[in-house]
Amino acid sequence: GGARIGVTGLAVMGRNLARNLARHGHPVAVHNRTPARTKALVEEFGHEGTFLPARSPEEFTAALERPRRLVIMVKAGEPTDAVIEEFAPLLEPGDMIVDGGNAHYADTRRREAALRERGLHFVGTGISGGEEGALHGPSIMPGGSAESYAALGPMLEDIAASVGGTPCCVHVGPDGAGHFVKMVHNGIEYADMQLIAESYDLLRHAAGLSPAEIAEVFRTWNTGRLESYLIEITAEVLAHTDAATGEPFVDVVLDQAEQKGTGRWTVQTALDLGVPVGGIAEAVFARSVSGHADLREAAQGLPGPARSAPAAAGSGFADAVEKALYASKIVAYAQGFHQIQAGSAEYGWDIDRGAMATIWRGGCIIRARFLDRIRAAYEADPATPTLLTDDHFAEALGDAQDAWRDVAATAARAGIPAPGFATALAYYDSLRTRRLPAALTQGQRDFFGAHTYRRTDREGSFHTLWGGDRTERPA
Ligand code: NBP
Repeated sequence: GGARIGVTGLAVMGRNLARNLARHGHPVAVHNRTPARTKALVEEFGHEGTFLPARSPEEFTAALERPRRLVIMVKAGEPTDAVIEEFAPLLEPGDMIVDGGNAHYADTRRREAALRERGLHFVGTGISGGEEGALHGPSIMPGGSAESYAALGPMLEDIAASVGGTPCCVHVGPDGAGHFVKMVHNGIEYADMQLIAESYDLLRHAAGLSPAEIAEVFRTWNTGRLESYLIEITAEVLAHTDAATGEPFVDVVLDQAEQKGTGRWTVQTALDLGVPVGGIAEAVFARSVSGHADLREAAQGLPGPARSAPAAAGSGFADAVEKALYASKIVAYAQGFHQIQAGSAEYGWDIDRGAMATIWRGGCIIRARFLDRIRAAYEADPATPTLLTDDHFAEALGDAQDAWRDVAATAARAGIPAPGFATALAYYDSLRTRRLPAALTQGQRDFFGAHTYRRTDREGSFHTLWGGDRTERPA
């Protein structure tokens, strides 16, 4: 075998990843269940590097140098298991299977354990950046053994995006760590998109700006601290005019957001880990609400303000929204990084959170100047329990106070739904509040279920005899 690595699954992602490898001088074996895709790849792009097309799994594995490095880029779920079952018997101890699909990290843990028994390395790898990223440099989040990373890392770092000479690829941690981090990345992406959507909605309906004017606002924001891929493409989408009607594109698109499931996984996992990720959860729910056409239709006649707030039309409002967006974004990211910390502790992954911020600076959908701030925050205090208390972020949150609260209040008064801003603010206030009404919740729980409570002034658990003389007993 003369191929340093192989890719099976040559739909848009696999094909572009194989081309990226070949363009970097790595001879790459290519295979697809339906051979026509393999043929088309080599015919169209064969001149870009050394491709070794294989018609069968046997031919494919024979083309690979040992230890073999085999990348699977097929549809996540059952197809991935089917492909693993097809190829694993053809491999030898020490060989490596990389799964670059969007697998659930629990599936990756299961597959890694099963293949380890057979002496094979299984490297669940998060890859972000869509088809363009796969071709020109994605953000790559490999899990699996340190030994497999030693053999794979240099090639992956070679094809990853890079920022300031640092590749957007690092060994995340054992078994499912890479896919876990990719999942949280996608959850954060949901939250970020929701906050941007709310900002647009407020500028449109509270300040009365047109989509084209809002595109300009986003372009301006993209020259400052909010500079990011998502802000950049938001301006592009808002500035686009529908060719058929001449209307703003955003006005002819059906307002029902779809989802493929990684946001939902993030929230499900956060619930299991006991991590409050309101920003991500509200973003997933907002898409869900948008899709319930029947509920929305039924609610059309309900009373409330008519989505306008002329008082907000002043020129300062866009600046206030910028501050509210930045503050809410800090909260959403802080929650996502908390989830990474909790997952890392639960599974013993020892994930370096600063390194995650570093590899998300390029290649992936949430790439942003902002991530450099997060990297710096973890550099200053690697063990910090929350990003909110980092000097830079605390200052930005302080500076945003009036604006953030005005924007959230304006949204509420105008009848403009802004669940992302609202949950971010509530989380912020919850954390900084000295005493929460959770004390009352504990009292209720003890009343109806004798669930006991702890006291502020003494150690131990207690129960009050609510149905009797209301004396307190140690539990
Ligand atoms: P798809 O997710 O559309 O999968 C198509 C590929 O899976 C084809 O190569 C197909 O082979 C193969 N396949 C299927 Br389906 N069932 C198979 C089976 N039982 N045995 C062998 N091969 C099978 O491709 P994609 O959009 O390129 O995405 C690939 C992976 O990358 C997915 O896990 C996706 O979630 C992930 N991802 C995608 C993006 C993105 O932007 N699209 C970004 C990041 C990650 P065939 O040609 O013979 O039907």
